[in-house]
Amino acid sequence: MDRELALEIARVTEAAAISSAQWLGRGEKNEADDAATTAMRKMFDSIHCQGTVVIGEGEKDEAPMLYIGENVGDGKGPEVDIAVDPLEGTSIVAKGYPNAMSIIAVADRGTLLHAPDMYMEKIVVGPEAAGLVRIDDPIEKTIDITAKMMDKRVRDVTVIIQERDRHSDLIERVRQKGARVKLFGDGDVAAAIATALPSNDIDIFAGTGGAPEGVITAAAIKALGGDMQARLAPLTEEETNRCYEMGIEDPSQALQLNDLVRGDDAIFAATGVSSGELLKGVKFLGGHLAETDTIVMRAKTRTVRFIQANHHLEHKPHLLMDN
Ligand code: VTB
Ligand code: MG
Ligand code: MG
Repeated sequence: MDRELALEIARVTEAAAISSAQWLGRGEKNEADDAATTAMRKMFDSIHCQGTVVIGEGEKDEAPMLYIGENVGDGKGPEVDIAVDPLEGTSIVAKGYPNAMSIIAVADRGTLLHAPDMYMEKIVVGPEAAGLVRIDDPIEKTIDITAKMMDKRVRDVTVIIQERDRHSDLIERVRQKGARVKLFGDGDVAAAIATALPSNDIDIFAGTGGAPEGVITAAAIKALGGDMQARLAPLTEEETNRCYEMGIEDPSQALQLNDLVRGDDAIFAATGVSSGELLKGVKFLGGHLAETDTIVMRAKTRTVRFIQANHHLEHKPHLLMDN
């Protein structure tokens, strides 16, 4: 994979973020999602790669673009798998809440898990505890290990968990253990990545969220030197069969980071749509200026870049929402 691809895909997430951020707070989550998807799809044509979408907006018959199996890129250059979430957090944007992002992960062809659209149990930690956590360990043990490796008291360990009824036991156990719980509403990719960044006090991500988001998260965690384990959580027989159809022989298998993203050459880019743990959201300043905040990382070299960009929207009229 060319390293230039990292900066190229950042341009794609920037375009998607600028388009969807114009829907912030308007109560229209589908419009926000469509705006991100359309802008992302358009920008992909100029990217030098032979990409195949393996995690996208749905099956061919249910998504008009960025569907699973769609070929993207200029048709030349490296053969890659592409995972997209044009707008991770559609309802966040609709309500004007924090933590929405436009995201792309790219990896060598055949190296991303083809995760069906269902739930996945996930545990994520930063570099200090890498190699030491297991999806099957009780959360109390994970907290002890993380506290030890980070040289923290248990009471200072912070576990970030999505605020859902399905997590009420987990939340209670973390509190009983004496650690801190930070709840978030939506957007588990940003929450999980926060564990592996030195710039905040979030130590462990635990809980069940989207499986596609899990694979995207894994690409970032690889680049940050953190660790992640997961398990698909099909809820019905139909979902179990869906796993088989997608080539997953044992859906109950504990998935290591290397099962989610094989090999070491993955690139991850995300641009903030609304401000959150990881990134600032798109700011629309006066004079047709929009400011974006993007993180780009590459697993191979573990370079992490934060790119702040000013966009003069009079020169990018295709990104502007009609009004
Ligand atoms: C998960 C999570 C996402 O939506 O898919 C969640 O991975 C859906 O969970 O980050 P519920 O079914 O409980 O709402 C997000 O939070 C946003 O897409
Ligand atoms: Mg989405
Ligand atoms: Mg999502």
